[in-house]
Amino acid sequence: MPMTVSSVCPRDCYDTCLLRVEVDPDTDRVLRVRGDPSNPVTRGFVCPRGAADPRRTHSSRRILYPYLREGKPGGPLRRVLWREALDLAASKLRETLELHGPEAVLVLEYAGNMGLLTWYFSRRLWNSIGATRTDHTICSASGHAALRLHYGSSYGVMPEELPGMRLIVFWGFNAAVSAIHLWTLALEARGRGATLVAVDPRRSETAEKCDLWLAPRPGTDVALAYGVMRAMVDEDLVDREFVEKYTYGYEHLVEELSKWGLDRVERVTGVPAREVRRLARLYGELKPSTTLIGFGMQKSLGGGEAVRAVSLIPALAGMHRGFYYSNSPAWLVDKAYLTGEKMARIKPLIVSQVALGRLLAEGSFKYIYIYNTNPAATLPNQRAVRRGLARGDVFVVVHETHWNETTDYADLILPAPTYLEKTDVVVSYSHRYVRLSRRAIRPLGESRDEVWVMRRLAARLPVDPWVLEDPWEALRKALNEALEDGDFDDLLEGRTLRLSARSRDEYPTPTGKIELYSTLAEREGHNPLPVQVEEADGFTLITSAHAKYTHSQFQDVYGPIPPIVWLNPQDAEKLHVKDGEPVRLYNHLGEVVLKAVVTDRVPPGVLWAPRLATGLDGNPLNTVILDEPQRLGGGSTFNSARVLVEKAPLITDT
Ligand SMILES: Nc1nc2c(c(=O)[nH]1)N[C@H]1C(S)=C(S)[C@@H](COP(=O)(O)OP(=O)(O)OC[C@H]3O[C@@H](n4cnc5c(=O)[nH]c(N)nc54)[C@H](O)[C@@H]3O)O[C@H]1N2
Ligand SMILES: Nc1nc2c(c(=O)[nH]1)N[C@H]1C(S)=C(S)[C@@H](COP(=O)(O)OP(=O)(O)OC[C@H]3O[C@@H](n4cnc5c(=O)[nH]c(N)nc54)[C@H](O)[C@@H]3O)O[C@H]1N2
Ligand SMILES: [Mo]
Repeated sequence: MPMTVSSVCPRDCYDTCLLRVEVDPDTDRVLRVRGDPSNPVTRGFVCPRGAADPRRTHSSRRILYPYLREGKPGGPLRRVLWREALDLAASKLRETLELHGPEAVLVLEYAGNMGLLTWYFSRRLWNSIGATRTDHTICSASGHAALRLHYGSSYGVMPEELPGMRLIVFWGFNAAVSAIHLWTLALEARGRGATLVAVDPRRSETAEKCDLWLAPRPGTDVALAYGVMRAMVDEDLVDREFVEKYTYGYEHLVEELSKWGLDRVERVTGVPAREVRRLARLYGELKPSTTLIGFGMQKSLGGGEAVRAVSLIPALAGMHRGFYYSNSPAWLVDKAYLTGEKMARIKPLIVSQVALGRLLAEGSFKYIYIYNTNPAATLPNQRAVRRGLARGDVFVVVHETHWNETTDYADLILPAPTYLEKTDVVVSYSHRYVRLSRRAIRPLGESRDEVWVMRRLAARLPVDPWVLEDPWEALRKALNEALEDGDFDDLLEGRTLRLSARSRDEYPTPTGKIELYSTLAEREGHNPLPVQVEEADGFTLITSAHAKYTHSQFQDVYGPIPPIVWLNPQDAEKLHVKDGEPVRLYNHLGEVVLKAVVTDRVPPGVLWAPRLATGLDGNPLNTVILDEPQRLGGGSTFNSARVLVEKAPLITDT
C-alpha cells in the first residue's frame, strides 16, 4: 500500500506547489508526485518537472557518497568517508582563513532548493566566519530595485486575486511555461470574460494563447510603456482622483510623456501606434487589472528601467500596486535571523554574482564552497567561470544532489539529499501558503543535508554559538510572527497556514505615495523617471525558461536541453542557413554552435534559445552570454547578449 506524505516543491519557481507524494514504504521509493488539490493556488496538478521528480530522485546521476577528485576538470574520483571529507573541508578552510583571511573564502549558493533550512539557516556558518558571498543578482534583483524606487517595495497582487481580474497583461513573462499555476488562474479569469495580453518580442507560448500580443524589440519596453501612458493621457483614460490622492509627481511624468509621441514609440519599439492605443484603452477601461512583470523582461542592460516604466501604468489606471513581480517583500519572515546576517560580527565582502566569472578567473578566491547552484552552467561568461574553477590554487567543495557541470570542477564532492529526503519549510515568492514539507523517504546512499554538514564543519572551526542553535528553534523565531492564521506549533502539526502580508495600499517611499517621479532615485543618483537605455545594433540573443527543465536540472530525465536557436526566415536567407543546419554564434566572450530553427516566431535581428543548453560543439550556451551587471540594482543583462551569426563550417558528429 503506498503511503502519502505532504510536501512542498522548493524549486526556484513562481509557483512553489503544495504536493502529495506517494511512497512505497517497503522499498522506500518515491512512486508519484502530485499536486495537493486542496490548495487554491497551486491545485491538484504538477508541471513536467514535478511529475519527473520520482525519476530524478532515483536517477543514476545521484551522488551517493563523498568523493575526492584528483585533477580538475573531470579527473579521477576517489570515494572517501564522511569523516575524511569533513576533516579535509574544514582544514582547508581553516588554512585559507589563516593565510588569506575570510575574503579569500567564497560561499556560492543560490535557490536550487529554497527551503528555509536548506538555503537560509545553512548560511550561518559562512556568516559567522565572514566569508565572501554574492549579491544574488542573477535573477530578479534589478526589478526589485526598480519597484522600490516608485513603490517603496516590490510586492503586489496575490495569486488568488487573478481570477477576479478583467485584464491581465503578461509583460515579458512566459507564464504558460514558467508559472503554469499562475497561468491557470489567468485562464480562469478569461473564462469569466477577462482579456489576456502578452508583451514579448517573440511569439512565446504565452503570446500564442493571449487575446492580444504586442511585440516590442528587445530592450525597448520603457518606450512602449511611455507610449501606453501617453495614449492614456491623450484619451483621458487616467484615473485623476487616484493619481491626485495616492501618487507623487504626475506633472513631471506628463512632461516626459510629451516627448513620446506614438510615432516615436513606434520607431523605437516597432509596435504600431494603433496597438499601443489599443492597450492603453484596455488599461483605461478594464478594471481591476494586473500586469505580471516577468523576470525575463528585466534581464537586459535597461531591464530595471523597463520594470520601473511598466509599473507606473497601473497607477495611472487607478490601481494600488496593480502589478505582480515577486511577493517575498510582503512577508514578515525574519530571514536575516535565519541566515545569521543579523548577528554576524564580520561585515563580509559581497561580490557581483553576474560578474563572478571574471573574479574567479583572476584567482580572487582560494576556497569556494558551492551548493544549491550549478555555476558551471548557469552563470554568464562561462569561459571565465570554468577557467576560474579549474585553477590549481583554489580548493572547490561542491555539495550536490546530482552529478552536473560544476561537480566536474570540484576537488571535493559531498552528496546531498533532495527535498523529498529531508524535512523543511518553504516560503513562496508568489503565494501566501506555507506548510511543513515532510521527508518522504530516507536520504539516498550516504547523502546528508545542508544543516547536518554545516554543523559538522562548525564543530571543527571557531564559530559563534548562534551557528549551533537548534534549527527548529531558529525557524520558530523567524516564522512565528509571520503567520496569520496559526502559530509555529500548528505548522509543525502539519496544518497549512497563510503568511500575513503587508497591505497593498502601503507605500514606504519618502512621500508615502506612489512616486511616479522617484525622489529616492534622485537621491541615489538615478534619473527620477525611467530612462530608455540605448541598445546596440546587431543580433540580440534572448534566452528563457523551457517547460521540461528548471535551469540546468532534469536533463537526467528528459535528455539534453535542445541545442537550438530560433532564426527569422529573412535572416536565414541572408545568412544562407536552412532549417536544421548548424550555426555559429560568437562574440568577444567566445562561441557556441546551435541548430537553427527557422521560424517567424522571432523578428529579424532577434534570436531565441532555451536557456542553458550545451552547444553542438560542447560549449555551454552561456559562453556568449553577457556578464555585465545593470546600473540599477546590479542585475543580470543576459538578454542583451549581442552575437554575430554564421553558418557553421562543419557539422560535429558528437
Ligand atoms: N519551466 C520552468 N519554469 C521556471 C523556471 C525554469 O527554469 N523552467 N525558472 C524559474 C525562474 S528562476 C525564473 S527567473 C522564471 C523566469 O520566467 P519568466 O519571468 O517568464 O522569464 P523568462 O522565461 O526569462 O522570459 C520570459 C519572456 O521574456 C521575454 N523577453 C526577453 N527579452 C524581453 C524584452 O526585452 N522585453 C519583453 N517584453 N520581453 C522580453 C522572452 O522572450 C520570454 O518569453 O521562471 C521560473 N519558472
Ligand atoms: N542564459 C541564461 N542564463 C541564465 C538565465 C537566463 O535567463 N538565461 N537565468 C538565470 C536565472 S533566472 C537563474 S534563477 C539561474 C539559476 O541558476 P542555478 O541556481 O545554478 O540553477 P540550477 O541549474 O537549477 O541549479 C541548481 C542546483 O541545485 C541543486 N539542488 C537542488 N536541490 C538541492 C538540495 O536540496 N541541496 C543541494 N545541495 N543542491 C540542490 C540542483 O541539483 C542543481 O544542480 O540561472 C540563470 N542563468
Ligand atoms: Mo530565476
